[in-house]
Amino acid sequence: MKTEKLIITAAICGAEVTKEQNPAVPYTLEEMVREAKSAYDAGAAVIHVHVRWDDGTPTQDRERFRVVMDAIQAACPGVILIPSTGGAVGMTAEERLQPTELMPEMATLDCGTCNFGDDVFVNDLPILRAFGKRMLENQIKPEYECFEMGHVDTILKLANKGLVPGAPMQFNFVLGVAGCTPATAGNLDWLVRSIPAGSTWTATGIGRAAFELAAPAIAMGGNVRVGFEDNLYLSKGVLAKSNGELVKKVADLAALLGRPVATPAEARGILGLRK
Ligand code: KMH
Ligand code: ZN
Repeated sequence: MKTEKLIITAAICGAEVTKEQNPAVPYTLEEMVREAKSAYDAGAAVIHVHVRWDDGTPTQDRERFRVVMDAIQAACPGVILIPSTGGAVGMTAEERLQPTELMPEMATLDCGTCNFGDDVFVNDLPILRAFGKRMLENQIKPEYECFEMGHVDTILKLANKGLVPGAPMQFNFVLGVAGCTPATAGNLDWLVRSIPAGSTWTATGIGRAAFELAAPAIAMGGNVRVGFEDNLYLSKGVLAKSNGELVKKVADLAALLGRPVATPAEARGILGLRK
């Protein structure tokens, strides 16, 4: 089977990380654009978008998403934007769904309830069905975020019933969240073997696991997500100065392993997007 070029996603902001942890975490519009551009210039074809108010409070406000996504698109021509429908732990389903009203080409769809540090990230079946219905109606391709093996099984059952968008499916295996599946190559392999042929997938390693998981993902023909949402350090004890530094480290790893990096247009082809 042909190995496609590597799609690098930058999760530039997240909902939980703060400037106290890393001063480069973006909150304002200008900071969001700066971080997206640094990632794009370093080789990211996809930006996973969360938004904050200027004081750092996470929000799913539709108009905040509109302004931020328009500005990122202007600064990073052609980039693929994947707004979050996960939001922050504790938000209602209605709040979380707001960015889908903007008709993005993709959005995340979290595939099950799980522990999230001390919290519980709630994605029960009624939520999955509601989010699947919205994405079918608005022709949004989901990025299926799976934190546990049961999440894969759950979403495949819903796809088989036509309740969420089906093939070709894009999965993001988010491994290493406190309380969820550990970020090991073995667990990644187990998850990849459980998805339908013809699917695409991305690996996201949380914290120090970011690059430990990136290397096997690149070698296995998958794609990689990094960024401040997932990891704040470039290496042990060294804070990343930008999302671009994290993306560059993945692009350098890919070069070492002989895997070219996809442009946004190439990524759109690989993901089977409509435009
Ligand atoms: N902030 C996390 C609780 C997503 O973007 O879809 C959920 C999250 C997933 O970030
Ligand atoms: Zn997210």
